[in-house]
Amino acid sequence: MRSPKKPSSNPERDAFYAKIDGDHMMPLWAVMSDIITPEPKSACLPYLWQYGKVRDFLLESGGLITAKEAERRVLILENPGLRGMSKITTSLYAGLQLVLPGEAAPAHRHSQSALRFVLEGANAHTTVDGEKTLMNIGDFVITPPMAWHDHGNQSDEPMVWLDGLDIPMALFFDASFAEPFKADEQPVTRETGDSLARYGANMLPVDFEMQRLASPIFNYPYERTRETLRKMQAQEEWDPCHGLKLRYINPADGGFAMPTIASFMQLLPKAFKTAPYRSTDATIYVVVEGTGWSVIDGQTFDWRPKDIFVAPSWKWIVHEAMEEAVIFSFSDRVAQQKLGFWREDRQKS
Ligand code: GTQ
Repeated sequence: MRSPKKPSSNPERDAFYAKIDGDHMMPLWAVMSDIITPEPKSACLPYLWQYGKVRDFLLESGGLITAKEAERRVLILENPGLRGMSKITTSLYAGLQLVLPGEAAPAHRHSQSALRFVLEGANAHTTVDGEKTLMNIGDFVITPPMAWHDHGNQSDEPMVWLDGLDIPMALFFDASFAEPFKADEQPVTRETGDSLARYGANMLPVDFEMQRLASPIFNYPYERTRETLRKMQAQEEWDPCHGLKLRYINPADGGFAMPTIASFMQLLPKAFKTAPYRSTDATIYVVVEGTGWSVIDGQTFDWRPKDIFVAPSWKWIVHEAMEEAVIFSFSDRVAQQKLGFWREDRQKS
C-alpha cells in the first residue's frame, strides 16, 4: 500500500501555520497521514497476566480496604502500552474484582455496560434489576446500561471475577452517567433463575418486546456452555482459525448479548494449532481449561487456566493447545460492526 508522505515545511508555510494556530486551526496536510492511516496503528500491546501472580495482589488488597469502602474492590488490568488510562485495550476496561465472605459491594447504576467472568469461588451473588443470581466458575454475567446492580458474598470462600466494561467508550463519547442506589442492596423482586427460565429455553413470552439493547438473560452458566461445546465437538467441525467458537447472544434478536461488548467461548482440541488470524477488534482472552500458548504479533505467551491475555487490533494471532483448552474472550466487535469499522483477515495457507 502507498504510504502517504507529509508535505515538507518551509518558512512561509510555518509562518502561516503559526498565524492560524492562534485561532485554533491546523492544516490537515501536516497531520493527515497520522490520523488516516493505511492500517490500524495502536499503542495497545500484547500482554499476559498470570492469575497465580495477580491473585496474590488481589487477596492482599482485601486486607487494605473493604468492598463497601472501595464501592468496588477491583485491581485494574492496564495495558502496558496504555498506562494511566484504565484501559486493557483502546476501547475496553478490565479489572479483577474481589468480594470476600460476608461482604457487599453497594448497589449503583451507570451508563457503562459490564460483564463478569467468574474465576474463583462459588455461590457469591450479583443482583441485577431485582433478580439475584448465584455466580460460579466460568459463568458469564452481564449488567446492561443503567441497570441497578450490587454484589455480595454469602459463601465462605473469596469470590474473584474479571470485570469487562466499555468505560473508555463512554468516556470517548462523553456519555458517562452514574448514581448510587439509596440503600446498599436493592430489593429482590424476582425469583433467582427467572430470566434464564423465561428467555433461555428457546421461547419468549408471547408479547415480548425488547425493552433495552442488552440480552434479557444476565447469567449464562458455564455448565450449559461447556455441554454445548462437548456436543458440538463430536462433529469435529473445526474452524482453522478458531477451533470451535461460539458467541454469546441476546436470544430475542440473535445479536450479541451486550450492545458494546461482544463475547465468545471457544474450544481447541488437544494439539490443535490455529491458522493465523487478525481482526480490528482487540481481544481479551481468559483461559478456562487447558494449557497452551498463543503467538501474538510474534511474541509467545504460555497460558494456563485463569490467565488473562490481550491481543491488539490487527496483529496476527495463533493459538496452540497442549491439552484440550476452553477459552473465553471479549472485544468491541459488536460496536465496530454497528459503526461499520470491523474487519477480519485469515492468513491463506
Ligand atoms: O461491579 O459495578 O470493575 O461499576 C468497574 C466499575 C466494576 C461494578 C468495575 C464498576 C464495577
